[in-house]
Amino acid sequence: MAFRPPLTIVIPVYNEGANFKALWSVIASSIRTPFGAIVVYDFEQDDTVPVVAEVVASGESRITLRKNGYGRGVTGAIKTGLEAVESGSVLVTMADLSDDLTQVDEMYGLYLEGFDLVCGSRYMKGGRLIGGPFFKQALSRMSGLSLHYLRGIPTHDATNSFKLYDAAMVRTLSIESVAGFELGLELTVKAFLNGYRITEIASTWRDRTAGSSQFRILQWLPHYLKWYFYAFQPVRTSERAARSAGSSEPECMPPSMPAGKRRMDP
Ligand SMILES: Nc1nc2c(ncn2[C@@H]2O[C@H](COP(=O)(O)OP(=O)(O)O)[C@@H](O)[C@H]2O)c(=O)[nH]1
Ligand SMILES: [Mg+2]
Repeated sequence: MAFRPPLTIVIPVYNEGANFKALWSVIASSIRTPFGAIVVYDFEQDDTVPVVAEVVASGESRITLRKNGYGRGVTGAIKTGLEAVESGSVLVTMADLSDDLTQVDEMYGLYLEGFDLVCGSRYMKGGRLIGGPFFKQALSRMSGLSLHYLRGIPTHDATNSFKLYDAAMVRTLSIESVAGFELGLELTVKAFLNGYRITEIASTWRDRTAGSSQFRILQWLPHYLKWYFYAFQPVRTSERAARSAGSSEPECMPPSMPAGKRRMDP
């Protein structure tokens, strides 16, 4: 089934049964933009699955449950969700209530203004990061700030997963990530190198209060480093020029999208 609402929310889950109802009530009360959501789980026994089924049975028609098409792991789960979205915009958010969902309508507004990637940003003015292991925080902050100041990527927080993408752009950037949350960094770096329009919005990230983190810093670090160094390649100026000339419009616009969703010169 193809997903065609103006906004599709992709939520990877790993035993988030204790969080899902609270997450859904925040999503439903914070987001005014018409949306659908794809919840991606890895295995049938995941304790999120019955809770999602209960919410759907209570009359919530905007949720689709999907099994990770790439076995287990959060990268495959996010990829499964992204690949199901054919047009419009797609937001990736976490199920453990770590992201600031009150920002989503504004993120969607920036997308309508012509941005292909809108990044939730903990390290710009007004952004915050609350909790989480010190080493993970420090690495993520250092990489985000250095990619911004040394490389000119238009966000201070490239590693954050909380991002809104143009679905057509995601379809052009073939995903190579295999582990952890490197995928958000990969797409940001590739969007930048290919001349897509990127912006950011201050957001607050909070560590979870229920369930447990699956983050594996040492195991995933080499994957993050790969994309970090990849970012220092030259920008593909021909791609950028072609896009600025308007030769690569999104294939399909959501019904509510005004004609203003056009790429603009960076
Ligand atoms: N499908 C799937 N989702 C996962 C996996 N690991 C984490 N997640 C989800 O990804 C989100 C963030 O995970 P979390 O472990 O809290 O990472 P942290 O916030 O960086 O500590 C949550 O929604 C998790 O349920 C996984 O192996 N498979
Ligand atoms: Mg978390």
